[in-house]
Amino acid sequence: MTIAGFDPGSGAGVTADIKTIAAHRCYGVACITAITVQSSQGVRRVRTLEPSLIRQTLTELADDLEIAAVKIGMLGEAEIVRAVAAFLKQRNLRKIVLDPVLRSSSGARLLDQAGQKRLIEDLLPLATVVTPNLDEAAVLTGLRVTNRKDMPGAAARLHALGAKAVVITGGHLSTATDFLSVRQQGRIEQETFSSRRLRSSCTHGTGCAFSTALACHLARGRSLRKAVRLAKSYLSGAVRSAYAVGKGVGPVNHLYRANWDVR
Ligand code: PXL
Repeated sequence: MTIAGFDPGSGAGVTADIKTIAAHRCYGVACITAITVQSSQGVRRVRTLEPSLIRQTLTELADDLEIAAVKIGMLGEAEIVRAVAAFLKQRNLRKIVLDPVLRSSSGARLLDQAGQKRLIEDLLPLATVVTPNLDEAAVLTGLRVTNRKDMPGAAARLHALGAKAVVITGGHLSTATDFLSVRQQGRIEQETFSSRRLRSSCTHGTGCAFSTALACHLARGRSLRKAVRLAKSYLSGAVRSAYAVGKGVGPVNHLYRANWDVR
């Protein structure tokens, strides 16, 4: 299940997530939290949906089918964060990937200030893993997080805020580096996943695709370490094989592994 916003260009948000889920041969369902007006050239407008609509959608889906994993993306505002947290708790859901979406790459606010506080207090402790990029890690921790060296400290602070496991994504660092940090019985285990940086103008939706791929691998029963490794590898392929769509920052190629015979 993806709980996220709608990007009409389908590079990010629920429609991108459904493509990612399909690419992992899982079945995807979606709860839309907000409508955005945007293209590859930027986010123009954001309208969150009524929290009751979100509550009802989540209940309808959970009453009907078994949810193997949940990816949470853009939430928009505090009341929606509250509704999602209440749902996860009430249904006792496991395998929750929290992508703490705060702003679009073009700078548009995708979660308000009060929502940010709610996310830290209500959602962070419920998540199996939280996947901030460097900017999001900096905002959530109040620390400077700009390179590989800053990652362990930021992860430790996120653990102190209640996160069980953290992946700080640094795909645009000179060496693309994702940093996994897991807290288990008071001990913290950390691991760095590095690869050559890919030069590409098609990077819209990388965060969404990574967190959703991670959720798919957890749904399939993989360990968190293995899921991070596989999700990173999926992302590399999706960026490498992306083709230009639109005049601005293009989307990754979510379905690059599909080899359909189109007639
Ligand atoms: O990539 C962050 C993001 C997440 N979700 C939605 C978005 C964006 C960025 O534009 O529109 C719906």
